[in-house]
Amino acid sequence: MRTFDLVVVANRLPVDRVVDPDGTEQWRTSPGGLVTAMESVMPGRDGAWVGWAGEAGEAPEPFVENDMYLQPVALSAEEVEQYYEGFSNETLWPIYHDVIVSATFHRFWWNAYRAVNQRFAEAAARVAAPGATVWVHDYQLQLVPAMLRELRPDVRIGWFNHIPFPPVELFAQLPWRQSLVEGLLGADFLGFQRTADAENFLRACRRLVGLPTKGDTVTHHPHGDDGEAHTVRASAIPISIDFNGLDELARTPEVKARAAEIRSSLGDPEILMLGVDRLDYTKGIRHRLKAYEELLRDGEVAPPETALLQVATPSRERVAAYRNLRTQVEGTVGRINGEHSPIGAQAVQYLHHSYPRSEMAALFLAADVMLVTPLRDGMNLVAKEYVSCRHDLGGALVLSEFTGAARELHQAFVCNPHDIEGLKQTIMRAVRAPEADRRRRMRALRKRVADHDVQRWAQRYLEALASAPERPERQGRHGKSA
Ligand code: ADQ
Repeated sequence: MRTFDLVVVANRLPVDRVVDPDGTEQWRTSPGGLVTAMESVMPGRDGAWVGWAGEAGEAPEPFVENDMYLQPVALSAEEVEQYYEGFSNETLWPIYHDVIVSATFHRFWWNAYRAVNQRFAEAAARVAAPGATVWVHDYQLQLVPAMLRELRPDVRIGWFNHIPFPPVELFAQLPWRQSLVEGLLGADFLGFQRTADAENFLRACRRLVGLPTKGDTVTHHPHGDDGEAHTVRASAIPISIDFNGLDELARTPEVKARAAEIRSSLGDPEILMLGVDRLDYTKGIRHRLKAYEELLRDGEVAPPETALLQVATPSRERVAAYRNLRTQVEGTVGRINGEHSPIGAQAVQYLHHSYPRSEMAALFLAADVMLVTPLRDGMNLVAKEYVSCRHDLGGALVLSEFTGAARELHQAFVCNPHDIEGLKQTIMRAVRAPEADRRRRMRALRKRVADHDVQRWAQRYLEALASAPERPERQGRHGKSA
């Protein structure tokens, strides 16, 4: 068995199995943010990735892709239902996103979650070299840190939460709250998107488990009061995107031409608004459509001069709340178009597909107003991707205050999506803002993302993990002392 100095553990492997028309199968790297981040820290390191390959049943043999050793973890069809769709997406996801829809609790889902977390911990323990660094990701794997520490006390363990960590009043609803906290406390360092998320976690340690916290650390005795104490640090390291990669892509003649083509195929509207989200109830798609529908009704905007393009990526379609949301959104789009579209122009163009990166960049470059209106979102990478594509300093970003991104992107047109009247006004402010104001804002937004890109995020995370529970010495942009 090969072992590695850096092991990433995430629910999904960074690859998808694709079957070519001639029937041959191959793995294709799925170009998510995490993959890009890891590509920037993996060179020169001996790296492995532990995760589910995306299909129920037996796991494929380990294989190497893009210089990374991939160790698949098997999930049965029943485990996909109970651990992934059930406990992860119908219990934890709503509790961690302000209970926008109600959460469902089943003891058998919890049992599956525990069993699957144990399997991930065992797989990580097998591929980690002595003293390795193991970086666990996200809410599906909150028990892995403690399970792994039992198996491998020699390794350094970090966990990063891509979604919010809920206020203690909501977290307290979980019948398994203490086990979840104890699972996380197996780590040396816990990373969150916002300081508020880290504080929520520390508060849960104090109030629900009775542990002492000091600053951003919490101390516990995993083997009883007489055993050794272990101190864990919890703080914010906000995730980002590959600014240079996207900036370069958006400058290519192909993407610029495609952006122009998109606009002309929509009838060259004066104002093109864009929404791009996974079709998830946290993203505020319904609130956005409601505001837009009222603006049409009030005569503030009208097609064909104004158009809204809504890309809603298929997501979690086996979960009832997601199927209901799709029905609602598609019904609303139909109603808006039925009432407000003249012949030959649509008030809302709705697309339920995934697209390659270059098409996404062209969409971003084409849009005058980007609508990012989640009710709750850990970060929201779409907001950062939009500004990264706007090398022309064009466009305006409308951004919900309930995203992690709003903590960084202060020059956006910030809104509260629950306040439909306020949302309408903010959208119109973005539409009408003088060009000089929009350019000034966009320049500042781009600088923020350029200076805090995903490479820097990964580097900062690994430094924080290496020095935990102490804070790392302050580092400059490229590892120089500041
Ligand atoms: P998500 O909830 O998936 O991520 P987001 O941060 O917006 O949300 O990331 C979505 C990604 O998918 C973006 O990179 C976007 O470009 C891409 N995407 C969306 N629609 C697409 C389409 N139709 N075709 C192709 N690509 C598409 C979770 C948390 C977030 C957190 C991220 C990262 O919920 O809060 O920002 O993880 O930590």
